[in-house]
Amino acid sequence: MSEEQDNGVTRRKFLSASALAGVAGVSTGLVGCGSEGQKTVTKEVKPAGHVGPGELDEYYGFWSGGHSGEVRILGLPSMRELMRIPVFNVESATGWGITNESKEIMAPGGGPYLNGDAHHPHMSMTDGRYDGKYVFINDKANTRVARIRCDVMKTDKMIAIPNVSAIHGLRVQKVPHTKYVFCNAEFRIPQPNDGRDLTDPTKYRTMFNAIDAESMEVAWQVIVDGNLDNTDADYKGTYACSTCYNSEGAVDLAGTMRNERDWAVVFNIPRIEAAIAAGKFTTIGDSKVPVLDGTHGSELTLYIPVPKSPHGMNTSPDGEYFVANGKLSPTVTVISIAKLDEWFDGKLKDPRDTVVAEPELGLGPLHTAFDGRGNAYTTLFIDSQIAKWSVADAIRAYNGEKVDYIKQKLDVQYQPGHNHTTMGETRDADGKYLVSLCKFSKDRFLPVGPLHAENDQLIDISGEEMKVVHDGPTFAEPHDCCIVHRSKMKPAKLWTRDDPIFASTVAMAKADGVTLETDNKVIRDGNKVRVYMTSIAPNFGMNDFTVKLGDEVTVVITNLDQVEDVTHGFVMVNHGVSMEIGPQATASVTFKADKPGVQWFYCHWFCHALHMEMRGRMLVEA
Ligand code: CUK
Ligand code: CUA
Repeated sequence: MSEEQDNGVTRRKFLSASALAGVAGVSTGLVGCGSEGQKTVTKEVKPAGHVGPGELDEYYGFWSGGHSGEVRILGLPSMRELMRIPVFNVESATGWGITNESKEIMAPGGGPYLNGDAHHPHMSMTDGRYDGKYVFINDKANTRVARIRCDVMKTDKMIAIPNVSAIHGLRVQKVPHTKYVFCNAEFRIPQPNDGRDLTDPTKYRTMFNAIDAESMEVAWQVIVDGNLDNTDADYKGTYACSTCYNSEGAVDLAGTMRNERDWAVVFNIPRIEAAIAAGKFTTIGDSKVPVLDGTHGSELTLYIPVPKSPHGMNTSPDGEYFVANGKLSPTVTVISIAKLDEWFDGKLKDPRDTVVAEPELGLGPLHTAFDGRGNAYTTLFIDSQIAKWSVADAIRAYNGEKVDYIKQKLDVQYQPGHNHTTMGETRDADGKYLVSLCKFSKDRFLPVGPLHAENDQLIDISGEEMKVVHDGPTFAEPHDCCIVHRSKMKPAKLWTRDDPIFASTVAMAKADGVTLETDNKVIRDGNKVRVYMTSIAPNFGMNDFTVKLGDEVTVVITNLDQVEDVTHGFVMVNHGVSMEIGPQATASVTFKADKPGVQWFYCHWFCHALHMEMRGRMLVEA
């Protein structure tokens, strides 16, 4: 087909789509091209995953930004990037890590650290369904967990987890609601880590952690044998289950691969809560967090041997199974949650009696997703494939029946880590799309130097066969994502003046006798100067202000615009200062006036035809 013909066809499709829209309305005149146009209309099939200009996506995807430290919001199925939310990073457009409000959020626990390594973004739930309230994410690099508020899509809490090293796997309690955020500390360290037992790894330990989702305080910690990798929770509020790839307790690579089986460890949440209520815990060092013993023999945990160095942990949306992904074994292990009840009731002898299937899928199974129709989709890292398999058939095969549980294997490009289905970690798993987060893009995109993008692929799983419908390059490094139907979300259009994110700045103004919404004032307090100003496009409330060389200057700006999408910025040239001030928000930044003379400030968010003119001077007296 020539390019001209090709363009013609594309154009006709576009026209016929308009005509189709017209049929439902009054505009029958649109079908001006007669019977041929009509014919095309009836034939028109929108390719899966296509979202036209101006059309809105059906899903929000919350993407981990890996070692970029951020979270990104993608629209699905278009895979368009809609927003970036700075979390464990410093971000110049919004001033995250620069403003006083963001530093206050980032500071607890010895931060702000300027780097991060975000892996697992997961949304809060009520009764096993997304509630649109929060997204939680871990920072492996600095042992932190952050919370994003989904009304304003900003990080509002960040905590460092005591007593442990490197928070990795993270999921939320699904039922009855997200009271806890569960997270695994991956690396084993001496307890307490004060210089003792440096060279005796047999004394190292790590812990499973529960964070109170509302207060963002650590509720309790459970010491385990081995280490902890990924985790997930059930649909009853009874169990969480984590994988361990280092049952050996090794500190070298060969050591971690020695055992043919490591394990999945199950945590009994009601028993843990009862043990705390009964005072059966200790504390470590300065930390007040209750620490419980969940090592072998504890009533709080169950260790289920699974092959070999397992990685992903995924709960099926029917609430029946935990699936541990074998990584160095070609298998995944299906654990029956009903049988866990039997175990904890003392009715089973062998922890392996809780295993109901162990299908062999291919090389390097890392993570599994579900479609809500009884199928599971497992990434095969080494084979660069997704294996689609039937959970029920895998159970039959485990019981000796001759059934082929593998439905399809699909090539992906290349080396997939996590995969995720639309709504697939909730009761509402709808089986429309699967995203495969591929670690290597190799030849899929124009070369951009030695560092390659990763490749996030969208796969249509609505029919019998999986089909790749979109390739999307992403920057380092989406480990994981969650995909939320837009009906669950209610993002705000403007800030409200009583938002807790800037409450302490409002309190500071009040103490200074300043009304943020009306006043433009400079308050001097020794060598500290607080400059309060308003902004309304295209003006700052102050043309200039005067300080003395060496003053510590805090600029507080309140954006009075009430128009959606009119965000202002504040940059003090040559001072490393920049921040976003959303409509109806207050933001502040503190810096040293360490240069004499005329110092210009300006608005760096394009807000108005006279945006370039939205500027002013700080006059610094020598
Ligand atoms: S981990 Cu990266 S591929 Cu951090 Cu969930 Cu599996
Ligand atoms: Cu205000 Cu640009």
